[in-house]
Amino acid sequence: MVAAVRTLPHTGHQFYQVSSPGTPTLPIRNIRELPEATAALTDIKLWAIDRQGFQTIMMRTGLIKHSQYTDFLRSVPSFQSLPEDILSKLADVLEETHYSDSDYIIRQGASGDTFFIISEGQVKVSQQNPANDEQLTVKSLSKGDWFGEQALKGEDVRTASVTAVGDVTCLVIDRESFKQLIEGLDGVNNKQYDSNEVNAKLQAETDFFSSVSLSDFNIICTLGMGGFSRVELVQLKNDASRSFALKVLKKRHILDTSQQGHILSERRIMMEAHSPFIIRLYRTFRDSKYLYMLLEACLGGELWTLLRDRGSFDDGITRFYTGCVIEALAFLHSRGIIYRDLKPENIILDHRGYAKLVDFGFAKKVGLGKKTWTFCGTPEYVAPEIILNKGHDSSADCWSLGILVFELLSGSPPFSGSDPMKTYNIILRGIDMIEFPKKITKSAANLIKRLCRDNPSERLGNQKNGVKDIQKHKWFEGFNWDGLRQGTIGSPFTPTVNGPLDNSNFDFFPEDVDDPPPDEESGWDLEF
Ligand code: 6J7
Repeated sequence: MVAAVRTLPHTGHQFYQVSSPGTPTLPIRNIRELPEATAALTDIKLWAIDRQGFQTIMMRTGLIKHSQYTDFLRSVPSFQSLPEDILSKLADVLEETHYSDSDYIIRQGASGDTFFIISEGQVKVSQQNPANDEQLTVKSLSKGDWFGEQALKGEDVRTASVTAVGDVTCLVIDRESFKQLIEGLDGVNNKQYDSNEVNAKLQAETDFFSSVSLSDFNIICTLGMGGFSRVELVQLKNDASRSFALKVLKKRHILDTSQQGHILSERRIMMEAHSPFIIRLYRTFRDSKYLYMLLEACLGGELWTLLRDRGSFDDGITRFYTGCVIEALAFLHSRGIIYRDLKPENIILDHRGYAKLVDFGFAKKVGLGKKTWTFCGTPEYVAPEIILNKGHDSSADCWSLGILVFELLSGSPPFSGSDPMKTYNIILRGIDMIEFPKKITKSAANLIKRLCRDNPSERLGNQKNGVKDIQKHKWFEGFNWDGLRQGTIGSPFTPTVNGPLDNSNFDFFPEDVDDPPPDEESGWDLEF
């Protein structure tokens, strides 16, 4: 049954309003525009509104919205001085848009044609650190604040990113209306941002760390112990909210094991490595017995501990942690640095559960396209060309990445013998000799095999598109790389971290009761 058909004069199209028997007229947005020849497919009941009724409803709805918008604009300090007729025109032209949590409203670098006024909710403005890919939050804005004028004033390029924090509603004004109605307004016209806000933040950080000394920290507990180092959780005496990890190395031990070169290289590389997927080194100290590295504290624990407790991870979880590692490797490789010690023990989780690379003792800046020959790494993770002393480059990290994916998915690395020599022999037989456990899916196995090719030049990640090829592999299909980089996607496990001194995600280490090491003042460590 067709109850009402109205033909629109300019299109010839007809409006139907559909309703089931016994229900009142549906709201106006449920009206569907249907082609002229539409016929009922089943018995239906339509409620009709005549032209005048329809227009009255539309007009009233429009008027109500218009007056809501003008009231709101009048309440925004920057627009208060605008005459009524301009406010009214603005209310006519703006469009309401809605965003959900973490949605990008504006992306830095994109071109832009719109100006935004927040009518509900909160947004975060962030800018890219020019030294790396890190996004630094510059400020938060809320109801009544506006943004997006920069791209409309000069070049049409967005100078910052703006993302929604929770649900957000914005009133959006196009370039033409902005020019006619808003641009000249005092406060908008001359709005200036400290163009060096990001650099200023970094400078403030550098200034802060160059002013602190070891005596400014209290030692809280030990987070880890290595061959010739101990990592202590320390807290700033005058700011209890700030904790750090202090890596303490015995100088004499470094000299006795000829590790000076590795330690100096670790310091140089880490001081420059400003990536959200690499633990930060803020500054170093030295005295007659020890070297000290003041590091970012990541209190979520080691990925190794999580793997030990869970046995293995499923595809989704492995994808997330591998994604973090790939971002770290992309950062390093693009700067000619190879990491050379990938394994779950060297991946640490921050309070959000995001993974970061730690321990750069084997990392080396070789330069783009260059090779190095030093034998180093952890037996289960070393690439065949390192064992065969053929010279290696960043593709050795791609091999180790394949081993890591295998270990995270299955709980153990593919090549493992009872001693390092046996392990090396198994590695040299190649990945095709390994039987993959059933829990490793076909597509994951394909990724692992393509990363673990015997010939380094055939490895995924070592071809002209570099690490991008790994990111494009079908095992990563649908993975939100942007969300990972921006830190907006959820991590698989959010660790419980109750404040800056919570070490509960780390194993217990007894206090250091050894005698202090002898002094070592030959001077090789002057740059520390
Ligand atoms: Br709000 C805000 N604060 C800043 C800032 O400190 N620097 C920059 N460059 N932009 C900031 N913004 C707003 C401003 O309205 O973020 C918008 C991004 O798009 C920018 O305008 P846009 O460049 O068009």
